[in-house]
Amino acid sequence: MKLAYFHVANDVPTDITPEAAVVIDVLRATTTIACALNNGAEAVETFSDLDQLKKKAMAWPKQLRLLLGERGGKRLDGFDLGNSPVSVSPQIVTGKRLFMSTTNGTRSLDCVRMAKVLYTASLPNRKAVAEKLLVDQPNELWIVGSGWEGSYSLEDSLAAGGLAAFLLDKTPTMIQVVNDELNAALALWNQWKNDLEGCLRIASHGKRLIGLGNHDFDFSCCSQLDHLDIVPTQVEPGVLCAR
Ligand code: 3SL
Repeated sequence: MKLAYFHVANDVPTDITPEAAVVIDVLRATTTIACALNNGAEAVETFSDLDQLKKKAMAWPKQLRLLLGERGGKRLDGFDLGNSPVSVSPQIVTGKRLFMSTTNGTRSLDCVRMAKVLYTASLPNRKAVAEKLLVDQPNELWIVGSGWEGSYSLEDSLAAGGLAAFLLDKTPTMIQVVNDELNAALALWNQWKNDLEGCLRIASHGKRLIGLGNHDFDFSCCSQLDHLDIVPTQVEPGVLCAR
């Protein structure tokens, strides 16, 4: 399996469609997606465009939908939820479809939505996604981070390194790291793997969240490793379901 890591959506080649892709937004979109599906959401449908989101959501039965919207770390006016994994509890999301748009994570999802296989990963479901990839055995896998408005983010690289480290550990002879971005992510993982929350807190987006108020529960949820046995899987463009 050839593994490449792209820091942000803008780095992803536009002239080829990947066989398999994994999108990561540790703080916090793909952590929220994993938690929502783990807590019984029917699906998470993602949008980079808010008008499209509203149009699609309004066509869905009112009692079975929730609108989740974030820009700049804050909940959007008129939306039911912001982008916190802590807010998607079973009482709130069970049986519901979440119509979701975030600053960066849903843009990254958009840029690889034509991939034959598309999963989302975060630290809590790293092992579940890695084990699914070991079963699938794609020849080529693109790991795509979300960053912040086109710039690198530490926490997405950390998780990309963690995912690659798990695959390398299980099947060292079958994994080929094909770009320097992923080698750097592996080094970052080795540096911080025993203090994941510490890494999230020194990251620029971690500091941004701290500046917006107390996010202690978010940090603790987003940095818990390998405790969700869930693989958010794209079942039609933009629609993620639990697998
Ligand atoms: O950028 C994103 O997609 C969000 O995950 C950012 S935030 O953590 O909700 O602020």
